[in-house]
Amino acid sequence: MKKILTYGTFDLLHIGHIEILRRAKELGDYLVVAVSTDEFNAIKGKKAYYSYEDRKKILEAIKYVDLVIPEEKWEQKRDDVIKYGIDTVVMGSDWEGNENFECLRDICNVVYLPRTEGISTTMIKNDLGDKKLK
Ligand code: C2G
Repeated sequence: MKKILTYGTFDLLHIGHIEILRRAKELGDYLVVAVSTDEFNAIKGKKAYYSYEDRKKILEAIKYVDLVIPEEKWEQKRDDVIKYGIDTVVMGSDWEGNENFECLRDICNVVYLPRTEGISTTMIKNDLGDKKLK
């Protein structure tokens, strides 16, 4: 069984998230998603609209996803790869070359997939907050 792992906040779920999860699953048989806790998001300088618990439940409802685990710190990735027997870590291209992932290449494959253009959680928040849309 080929196991895939990906990380993210996955707030205000949108097609870009679905597309990375769909393509990540295509690379194997079992997809583990490590979703950032609210505390880790604070470290990343992000504040999600949905709580960790809600983002976890939403991800668990997606047919491509087999297991959702918490992402609590940058340093857990190596342990995650070993603990879950991961073959490939997949991230969107905005993470290409990032040391948090490049450092895993001695124990698993690391694949960056093109981001889905024209959508992001930040864009959604900005557009919904834009008075002109009301
Ligand atoms: N993504 C994408 N296309 C978009 C938006 C996001 O492919 N239009 C991908 C990102 O590249 C990432 C995943 O969807 O691989 C989740 O994106 P975010 O929820 O924004 O996650 P991020 O804040 O990048 O957190 O340790 C890694 C971090 O937890 C990643």
